[in-house]
Amino acid sequence: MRIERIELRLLRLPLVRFFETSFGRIHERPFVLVTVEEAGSAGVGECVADANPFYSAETTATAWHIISEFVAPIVLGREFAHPREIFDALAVIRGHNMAKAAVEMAAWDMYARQQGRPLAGVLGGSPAIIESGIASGVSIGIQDSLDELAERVDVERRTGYRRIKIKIKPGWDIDAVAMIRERFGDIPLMVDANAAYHLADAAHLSRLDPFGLMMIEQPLDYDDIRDHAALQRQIRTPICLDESLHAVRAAAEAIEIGACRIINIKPGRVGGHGQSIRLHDLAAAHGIPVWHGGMLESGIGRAHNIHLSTLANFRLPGDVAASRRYYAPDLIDPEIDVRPDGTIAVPTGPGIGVTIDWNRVAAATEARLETRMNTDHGSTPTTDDHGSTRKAEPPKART
Ligand code: OSB
Ligand code: MG
Repeated sequence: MRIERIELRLLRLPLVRFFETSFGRIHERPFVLVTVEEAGSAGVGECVADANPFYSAETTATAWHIISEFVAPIVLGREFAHPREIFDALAVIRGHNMAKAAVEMAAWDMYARQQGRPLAGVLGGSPAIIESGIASGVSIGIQDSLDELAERVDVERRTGYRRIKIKIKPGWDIDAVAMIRERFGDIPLMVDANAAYHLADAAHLSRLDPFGLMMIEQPLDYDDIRDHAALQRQIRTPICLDESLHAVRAAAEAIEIGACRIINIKPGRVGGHGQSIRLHDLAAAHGIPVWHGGMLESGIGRAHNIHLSTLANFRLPGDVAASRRYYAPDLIDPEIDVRPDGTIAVPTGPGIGVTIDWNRVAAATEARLETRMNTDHGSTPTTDDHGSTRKAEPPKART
């Protein structure tokens, strides 16, 4: 496999409904779409970095910069026997996992298409899960009132989702969980704090224990492992780490010191499918279940997530839900749907196996950049929408 051309697009889509976490409310989602090409075949990946550096340090603008200036020159024109080699080839670039992942995942899609196989099989998915579909859960943001939260939970329950997650923060936690238990009984329920608490809040967080939650996700700092281990010794609710596990090594440390009993895997956070597989296998070797996180992806990133979720140790429902919760219309047609039993079918076509509506992509595109393999030597020439050859220019920041 030899990537000859990389295209970046900055897209912006309005969300069907606002999404609020402990770090704020958003109404639209900008993201970078990456296409890689080799002699007639192509693959696509979606960069999950957001406009702001609140979930992680990366943003759409840093991803654009890192991919065009650093990732593209390393991967363009280089021979890879397999896409799992790409992450290691990018080791010279520190961090920027979301930027790396977008290109790496596009390469996996292209590789699977070249083999004429669905991505799930190429990733090493379990035949049983590929056959049955993946178990789907939902992430419900912070609402304006407990009544509105109850309404959201009710809608998602009736749709068939296998697990409900609610976002929590100080002031929107115990009462919200108590209300859900009161009105909906013993449903599979978990909470995600997105790093909104401190170890000093341990006694407060232990008040969640009586509610029998499946887990509490990322209660403490985004880069902390040690305090999570201390917290886990003080609460019964299993801790799941998201933000803190940016690398396989961080997960090994967390497992070793008891900082988590469950792991959330997001390929963008760890650098792509290859690193996700390594993290998945590490967790499996330690008897730690994993589940697939979500980053409000369009149908393109969502399709990647569905394929990755077929690996055998994805034993809990993920934040991989139907397109219509996020974007209407989605960038793919048909869109991703959840079945009444709360599962999502795994696409059976080659690669990610979904049909991209390029007219919708074009309509949502705010900036575009092409980078091609250099056939002689020197720096990589790039072209923008106007066809001129020049250095990569980041898209204008918007707030
Ligand atoms: O922490 O899992 C998270 C969305 C954006 C950033 C971080 C997170 C989330 C979600 C939404 O929880 C999951 C989804 O529905 O895609
Ligand atoms: Mg999370």
